[in-house]
Amino acid sequence: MNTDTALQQNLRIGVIGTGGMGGRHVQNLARRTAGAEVSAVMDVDMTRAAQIASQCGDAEVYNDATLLIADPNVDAIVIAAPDPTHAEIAIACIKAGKPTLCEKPLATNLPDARRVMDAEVTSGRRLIQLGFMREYDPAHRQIKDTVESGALGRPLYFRGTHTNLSEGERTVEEVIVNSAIHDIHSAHWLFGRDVTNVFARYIPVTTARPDSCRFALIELLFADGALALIELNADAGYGYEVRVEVIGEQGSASVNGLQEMRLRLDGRRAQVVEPEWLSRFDRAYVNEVRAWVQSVRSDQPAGPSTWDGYWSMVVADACIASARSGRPEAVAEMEQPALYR
Ligand code: ISE
Repeated sequence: MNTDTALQQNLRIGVIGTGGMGGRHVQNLARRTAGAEVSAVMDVDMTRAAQIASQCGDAEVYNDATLLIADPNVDAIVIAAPDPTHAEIAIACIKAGKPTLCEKPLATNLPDARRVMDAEVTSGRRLIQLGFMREYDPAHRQIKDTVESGALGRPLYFRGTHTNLSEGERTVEEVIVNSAIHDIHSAHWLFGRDVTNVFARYIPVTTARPDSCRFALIELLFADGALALIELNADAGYGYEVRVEVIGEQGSASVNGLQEMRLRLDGRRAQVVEPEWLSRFDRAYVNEVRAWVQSVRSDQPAGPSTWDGYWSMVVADACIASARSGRPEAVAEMEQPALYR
């Protein structure tokens, strides 16, 4: 968006996918973000899309992502459609030259993630921001600032605990690519180093479905010898929690995962556990779209990039190989294109 236009008018955004996440982005953009409006929505379920559109004025309703991307009243795009569609839609957005906030994961397999990155590098512009929303969570931000300040000394160990209330039966590939990808990204974001080896083990939901995943334990070995351990409980049964701890040479910093206070009353100790990510990360999702709108309006790409999406997918791919082989696996070396340096 050029500066003159940016100053005068709202950024007109098209949202692809109007399920739980897409619906939340529509609300956050339309009601909680200055300088933005939702001008179009797309969903294969037109009834749902129309219902979401009715919450934000007279947004155009499509059932085809190509039409939304081509709409001249759409300056920028949010992709919140099902994971397997992300890569193709992201490439179409890049080809149309429209800045895009793409929900994680960038793709559901490594070749597709590579194709998105290659398309963006060829375009010569950073157009995609990845929806790794934890970067916008105030508690995570504090940990990042603390690590960067050097107060903890050299980071030695990252511990991530991630629970889902109940996401239904998923394969180990789905759990790694759709859920653990957040923790893999967090470890990289906080430690800022490459991972050379991974070891992923998991417990299936039932022995009859050995490729299904109930619980995963993932170890990462960083290039400088630092370690990470990610515990992913895919069906915790009690709620949604994300806990992160960084142990450094001088001290440690952690996020306890909950937003609510802990109450001690009448001989009991209690604390509410959020049921899912939309409530736990409410503030992060608002901060994320605000920062994205600001970066598009000022033409200064920021936040998690396609490189971050690709990097996480390379590590996730090694984790999948390890989960299948039952052995530690090496992570392929990656070269960061100049566009992302
Ligand atoms: C979901 O898509 C998310 O992004 C959540 O943060 C994660 O916990 C969940 O497992 C995913 O399905």
